[in-house]
Amino acid sequence: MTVKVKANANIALVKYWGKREPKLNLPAVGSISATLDNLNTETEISIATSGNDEIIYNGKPANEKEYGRISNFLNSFRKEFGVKDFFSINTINNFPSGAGLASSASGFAALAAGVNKISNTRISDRELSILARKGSGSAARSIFGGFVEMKTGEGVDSHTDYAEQIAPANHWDLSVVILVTSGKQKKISSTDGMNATAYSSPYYNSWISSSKFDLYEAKKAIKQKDFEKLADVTEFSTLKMHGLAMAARPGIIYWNGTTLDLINEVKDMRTAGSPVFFTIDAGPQLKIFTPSENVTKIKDHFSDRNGIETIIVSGIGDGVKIVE
Ligand code: 2P0
Repeated sequence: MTVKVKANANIALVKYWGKREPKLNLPAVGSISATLDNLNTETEISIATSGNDEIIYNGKPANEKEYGRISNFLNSFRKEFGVKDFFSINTINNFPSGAGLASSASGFAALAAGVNKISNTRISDRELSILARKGSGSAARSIFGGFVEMKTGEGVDSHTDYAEQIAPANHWDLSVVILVTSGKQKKISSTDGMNATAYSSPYYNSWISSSKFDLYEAKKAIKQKDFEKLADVTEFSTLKMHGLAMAARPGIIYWNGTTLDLINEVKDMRTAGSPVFFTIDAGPQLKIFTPSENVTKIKDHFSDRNGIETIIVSGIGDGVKIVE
């Protein structure tokens, strides 16, 4: 039997950065995201007969790092649920991996749903988000569609940190225009970047204490479909996260020159009345949210521009699905 799963990536509006407990991958702050309908991972899983996990990642045998991360996740799944099988996995992203486009989010969400299905462990969506979180913090959010909140608890309890839907995909007709300024793999992974930040950035405690209000404001803005408010809190959370990382020692800078030019341009566009706001994750890509009716205009505005390699457009999408 082969199980085929499809999971969408997500983009955070209120950012996750920092771990309260690295082993269980418990986030230090809650986060809020939108699941995307055009950036996804498709994963096929069957039971391996070789006595080892077999992993094909984007068409090639997984390298040591990819294999290690995925097999660690599978080991923890087997241990927790008493599963004995090894798996044969073929996983492919329809967008650049490891470039700040949330490939680990869709990847581990697909894997969690896939192993749950093939092993018949029948866990709830909440438990599935807890399982996906152990692979990658942002993956917990990709279990659900639409607008999603990642909740955090306190202390070292795996069951307090899970994602929940705030509103379904059809609640608000927004789209994202992703300006890819470099499809190359980032030099500092999110995990390494957040650990270095927690260890050395003097702003880390303020980041944690100020995040609760961002979550409150963003949730309210989403429920009320208040674009200006969501623009304000998203750009605030983005720049706060990057400022925090830049203040690590040595400083972590995920941007390039084009990223900065585009930040300024999007701010100017909004001041001039265009409904746009930006967000940036652990990479140099600028992601512009806008009402869907405006998306072609925004895409055309940035096309044929020096410094932009590709433009990807996406609407808001659904949660993880077993395809067959
Ligand atoms: C987010 N990012 O909220 C933030 C904003 C990147 C910037 O979640 O270490 O790959 O696997 O839990 O989920 C990327 O971090 O990190 C991320 P791990 P993950 O989307």
